[in-house]
Amino acid sequence: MSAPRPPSPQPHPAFVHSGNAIIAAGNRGRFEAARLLALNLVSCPGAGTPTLVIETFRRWSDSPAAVILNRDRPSNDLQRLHATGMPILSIDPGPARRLDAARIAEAIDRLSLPECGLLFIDDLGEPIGPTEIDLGETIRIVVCPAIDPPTTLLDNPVVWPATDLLLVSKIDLLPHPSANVEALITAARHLHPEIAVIRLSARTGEGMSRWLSWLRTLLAARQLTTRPEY
Ligand SMILES: Nc1nc2c(ncn2[C@@H]2O[C@H](COP(=O)(O)OP(=O)(O)OP(=O)(O)O)[C@@H](O)[C@H]2O)c(=O)[nH]1
Ligand SMILES: [Mg+2]
Repeated sequence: MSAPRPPSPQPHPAFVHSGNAIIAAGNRGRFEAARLLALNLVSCPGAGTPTLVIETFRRWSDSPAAVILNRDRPSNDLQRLHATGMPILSIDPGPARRLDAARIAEAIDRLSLPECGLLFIDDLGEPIGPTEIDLGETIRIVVCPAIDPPTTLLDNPVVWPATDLLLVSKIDLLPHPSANVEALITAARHLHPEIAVIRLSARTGEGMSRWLSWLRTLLAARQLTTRPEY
């Protein structure tokens, strides 16, 4: 796996439309000022995102973390996340059932941001979370289960160019007859040759150290290159 690229300072051109872009830019500025990494975890049902967040936090002793999540999450996922002690805000995705930059802006007004830490944004959707809406995140991550990844992801020209990392979860379930991991990775790389790819299992821990070191490298770069606003 190649070293993580620094987060791109500008949103993908596909995002530059409407008032959302202006609000997203404001969110991005606030994340930079707090020198945190805002991770937009675009995921589908079955990706195991709550477990991934919990297991990441458990191993993440260096700095604080917080979670924003889509209220569409089942309540048991919410309870498990609350049990970690991380500050958590569950927000209403509205009638369109998708998070947007304005909802994230409201959330960060209410949540104390983890200075120099991680902000997980769990953006669950079906068949996959919204991939074309800029939230102002630092890093856009598609979390996809190794078994039965959504077919809409294959050859998706909107998703992959704007995604920094493809995180293939639950790899302990491999090999499996309905797994199509290599086809997914090939499709992602075809449309975004420099995309980072990490395979992991939050259950067995395989791949978790690679994921954590990827995050730490990006967070260290952020500390060096951004300054808080006064
Ligand atoms: N085999 C395996 N199971 C996992 C893994 N991560 C989560 N799970 C299982 O999935 C169950 C539900 O956890 P969640 O984190 O909510 O995952 P999910 O419901 O599959 O996926 P979401 O729709 O993202 O919530 C857990 O109790 C685990 O049994 C993993 O890495 N491997
Ligand atoms: Mg779940």
